[in-house]
Parts: sequence; structure tokens; C-alpha cells
Amino acid sequence: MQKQALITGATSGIGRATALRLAKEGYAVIATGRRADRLATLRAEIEAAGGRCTTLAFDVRSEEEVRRNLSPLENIDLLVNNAGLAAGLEHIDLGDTRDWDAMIDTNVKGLLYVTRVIAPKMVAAGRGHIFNIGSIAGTEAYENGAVYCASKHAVHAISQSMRADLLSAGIKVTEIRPGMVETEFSEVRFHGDKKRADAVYDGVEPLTGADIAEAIAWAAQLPAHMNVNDMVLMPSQQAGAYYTHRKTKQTTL
Ligand code: NDP
Ligand code: 8X3
Repeated sequence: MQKQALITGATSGIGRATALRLAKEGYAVIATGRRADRLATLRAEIEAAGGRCTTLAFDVRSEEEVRRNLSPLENIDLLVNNAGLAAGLEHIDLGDTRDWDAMIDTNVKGLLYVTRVIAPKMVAAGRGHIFNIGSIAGTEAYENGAVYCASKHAVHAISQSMRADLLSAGIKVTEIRPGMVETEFSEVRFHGDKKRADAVYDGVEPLTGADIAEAIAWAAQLPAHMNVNDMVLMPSQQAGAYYTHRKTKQTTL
């Protein structure tokens, strides 16, 4: 039987690249996100390459939508809990509580709602692999990032507990913790300010969604007795949340 992979947040960035990569690896992909038009484009791209893709458009913040869309699914071999965002970048006394709600509700509660539907199915089947997309912000906390960092610290804690909870059922849990990846992430963080978003990557060659997808595809094909618990992936020019070596732009003469 063809293996099935469910990927949240597949309309953009890391999730989209992972859907394409896993389809190439032979998985039947179930791609989710809120933007149905983007999902349709992804599906067409996967099918044109000879792969299989179904799409489900819903908001992971709504437990009701998650249950309605995911409960009918069976035989999910691989779940990639990827949907997430940063919103805003300011000191705690200036933060917008709507941004805080969006981050906690998506990055933490959304991941939990999805897992609560899919994990019991994996337990019943006695197999499965869950990937949680954390961040270097899951173990480092930086200025202006209190709530995003808190949400990713939560993902780090949840991943560790989840791994212990699902151990006896034979389900693998892998947390992927990237540094700087150029996606729509910064544009979303800065509420559509493209100039500010682009400046994040000035003088740096960031990772791409495809780089993260490569790591997921590798960890997913390891033999049954071997698991990657936790993987930190960075651009070569980044050593941590506070350490980025930026090369000045070459001036054209
Ligand atoms: P993108 O903004 O490019 O993609 C985010 C994805 O999440 C989109 O597909 C979006 O789909 C989906 N999403 C956001 N909110 C919701 C929601 N409420 N319901 C359903 N889907 C949602 O960013 P990235 O690809 O970079 O981000 C993916 C993950 O990687 C996030 O968890 C992020 O925190 C993490 N990460 C990113 C890093 C980076 O530097 N880019 C570094 C470390 C971690 P739609 O809007 O269509 O719903
Ligand atoms: C995203 C990476 O450094 O902006 O998770 O926190 S960072």
C-alpha cells in the first residue's frame, strides 16, 4: 500500500517544499492550509509530476475544523506538524495581544489539535512518524520574541513528552529546529512589510524550504530501529539566534 503523509501549512515555505519532496519520495500527500487556491496549485504540480495529492483547506486554530477535516483520514504514516507563524517583533510592553493569540493558537494549540486526531490512529495501527517543526527559538529566547519563543519552547517540550508517550506504540517523533529559512515567514511576521522582511536575509545565504524538506525526507526513510529525535539546522552563516555573520553586499563598479 502506498504510504501517506499529512502535512500542515503546505501552501507555502517549508510545508510546500516538504509536500513536493515527499510526493517525489512516493508518498501520497495530504496537503493542508487555509488558502485553497494555493493548495490547488500544489496539487496540480504534484500530479503533473506523477504523484498523488489530496488537499484539505482549514484553520488549525479551530478544533472543530481540525476534527471535521482530519477524523475521516486513515493510514497516515507520516504527520508533519508544520503550520505556524511569528507575528510581530517588539518588546513585551508593546506587543499586540492579537499577534500573541495567533502564535499560541496556531503554533501550540493547532499542533496539539492535529496531533490529538492523528496520534490515536497511529497508536491503533502500531506505526507512524510525527515531525514537529520547532525552531532555534525553542531553546533560545531572544529580545522582542517572547511569545514566538514561548510557543516554540512549548513545541520543544511537547515533542519530548510526545516521544515518551508514543514510545511503546512504536511511533517515532522527530523535532526539526531550523534557524533562518527564507520563506514567507518574515513577511508574515512583519504584517506584509516586504522591505523589512527582505532585510532579515541581507548578506546571508539562508536555508530554503527544500533544505528542510531534504532533512525530513532523510529522517523519514531511516530503518525502524533508528530515529532522529531532534535536528537543528542552520545556514552556515548563522550560529544561533544572536549570531549571524553577514557578508556586506558587493558594490558594482
Ligand atoms: P510560511 O509563512 O512560508 O508558511 C507557513 C505555513 O503555515 C503556510 O502554509 C500557512 O498556510 C500555514 N498556516 C499558518 N497559520 C495557519 C493556520 N491558522 N491554519 C492552517 N495553516 C496555517 O513560513 P515557514 O514555511 O517558514 O513556516 C513553517 C514553520 O516553520 C512554522 O511553524 C515556523 O514557525 C517554522 N520555522 C520557520 C523558520 C523560518 O526562518 N522561516 C525557522 C524556524 C521555524 P495558510 O496561510 O494558507 O493557512
Ligand atoms: C524562526 C527562526 O530566529 O526568527 O523560528 O526565531 S527565528
